[in-house]
Amino acid sequence: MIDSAVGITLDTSKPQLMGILNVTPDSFSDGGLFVGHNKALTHVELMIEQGACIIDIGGESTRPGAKTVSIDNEIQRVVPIIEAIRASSQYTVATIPISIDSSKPEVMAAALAAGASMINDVRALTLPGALEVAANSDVPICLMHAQGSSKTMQSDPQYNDVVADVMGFLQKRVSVCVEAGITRDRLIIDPGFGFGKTLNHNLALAQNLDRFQSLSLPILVGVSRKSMFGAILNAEVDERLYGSLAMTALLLNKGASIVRTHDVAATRDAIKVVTAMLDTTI
Ligand code: 8Y4
Repeated sequence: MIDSAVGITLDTSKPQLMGILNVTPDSFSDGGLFVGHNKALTHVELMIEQGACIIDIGGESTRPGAKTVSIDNEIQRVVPIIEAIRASSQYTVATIPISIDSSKPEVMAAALAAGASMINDVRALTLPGALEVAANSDVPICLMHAQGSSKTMQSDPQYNDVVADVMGFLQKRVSVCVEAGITRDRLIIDPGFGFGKTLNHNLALAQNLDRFQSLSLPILVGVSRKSMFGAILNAEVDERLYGSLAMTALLLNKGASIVRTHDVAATRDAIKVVTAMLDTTI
């Protein structure tokens, strides 16, 4: 159980859903900001109704090759949405835990001040100042593994032993966090599917996800619609749901406890079925 003073309670004794809300301009492109906010709020409410217990909000596209976004730009994209969610009558911050998907300490701090209650950092608090912002907060933190920057990571990723290397990195980042005063009960680990990994690296990590359980921390997985399914299925982004669900089911069997997804209702059903099966005793 991860508990923090700002309200988020992640019951990691059963798998939880993290719904993705993208606030990059291309995701809510029609009309002005107001329309964008309403669309975002509607999407958040839908994901909550479908069973998401965390909403992950990111203003920087971390897709391979994406342009970098300035600090001010990223804050301008993310903070008004968080404020709009907070201001909406139906849900309070306590009932909609918001995760800020950012690596920039300034963005994390602004998002936390606006009501975010979790940090999701694909760079595992490696940017200067990020560790301090996290340590000065009391929210859960997801430490994700990535190799290389978003510009270079998919060019030629190399590992000695992808599973051991990723586990070693996460173990080090956990130690750094603990030394900085972040208690272990706030930490979540994530192998970072698709971030500086070939198809083979991704499949090896998935096959061996159970080994990450030795770190004794909740494991978050984000495979939703990723390019590995494009490669396996020869399918476009909007045709990757069934593949994503198949892998999600096996990752749950190997100990994943938080699933980050675009498709909340479908993933909820997959979680229910897998949990029913895993919990059955004869
Ligand atoms: C289609 C669909 C094409 C998705 C690309 C993508 C993770 C994450 C991302 C993850 C954690 C993405 C912010 C990449 N992936 N955070 N963030 N774990 N913790 N790409 O796997 O969804 S963004």
